[in-house]
Amino acid sequence: MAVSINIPVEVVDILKSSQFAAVLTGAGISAESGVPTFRDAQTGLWAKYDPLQLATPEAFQNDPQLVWDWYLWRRELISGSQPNPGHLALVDLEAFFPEFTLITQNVDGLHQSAGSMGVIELHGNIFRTKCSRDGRIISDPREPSGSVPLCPECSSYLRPDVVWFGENLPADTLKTALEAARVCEVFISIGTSTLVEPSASLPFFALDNGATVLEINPQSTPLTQRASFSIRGDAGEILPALADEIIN
Ligand code: BV8
Repeated sequence: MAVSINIPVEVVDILKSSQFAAVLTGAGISAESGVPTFRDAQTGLWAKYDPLQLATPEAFQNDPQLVWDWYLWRRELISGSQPNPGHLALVDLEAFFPEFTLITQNVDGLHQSAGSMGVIELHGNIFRTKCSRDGRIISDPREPSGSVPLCPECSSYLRPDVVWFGENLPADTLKTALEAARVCEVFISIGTSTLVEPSASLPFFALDNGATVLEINPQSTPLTQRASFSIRGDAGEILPALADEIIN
């Protein structure tokens, strides 16, 4: 495993000669867009809440209004953010590789805003709303009073279409992600603490299936020791440099 602050030439050579690249992103790639990472201290009103406690079915059960308000606050925060050079570099890399699969743990939709296609959203999308009883997607529920909107069909509470802790990921989404990790030649893990399962197992699964695994993160993570390469740095800086070296 080589840890470096710039891009090892072997990384460029391997990426240039690979046909199929898979990428996993976490909250870190959106940090430079001003979206606090999942483990960053929450700000203001939300500072006293632990996101790991709020993003659960139990929290919603106990206090739907609190959880709904938290998601409205986060939607507001994300709506004011733009994709950053890290997101945009992934769009360039997608065009370069004959086969490219982008898997994200993020719910902010910034990859799609940047122009990435076929994004696999392992944990859903914060801007989609669904019925808490049957999971049906409800477009644009308006609740003028700000209270938790109710399903127009069955009057159950509506909730954000995200995967909470203790909930299964959508089976087909996870299957697609696992298949990409199984067959890719190179797997790039970007901006994730590699703590949340089952997403965190994807780079290890890729390694076990013979892929070269590259990690990009300013910090080390449980993947660092096993990664083929681990580059210390911000995604918004490393990815454009990497794309530049590979494409030009
Ligand atoms: C599941 C959507 C089967 C919601 C999210 C006990 C009981 C129940 C479950 C469990 C349990 N023990 C373990 C589990 C499994 C649990 C889990 O993994 N828990 C962890 C905390 C141990 N997983 C689940 O529950 C999953 N479901 O397993 O189903 C099951 C069912 C029942 C019972 C058991 C098992 C569901 C997990 C999905 C949770 N939903 N999001 C929402 O967003 O509101 S996860 C949430 O964390 C976000 O999606 C986030 O993306 C994700 C992971 O975090 P990261 O993305 O890595 O972000 P983080 O802040 O942690 O790290 C940021 C990184 O970026 C850092 O490394 C930092 O250094 C780096 N960084 C910072 N700046 C930059 C940067 N990198 C690059 N550039 C920069 N500029």
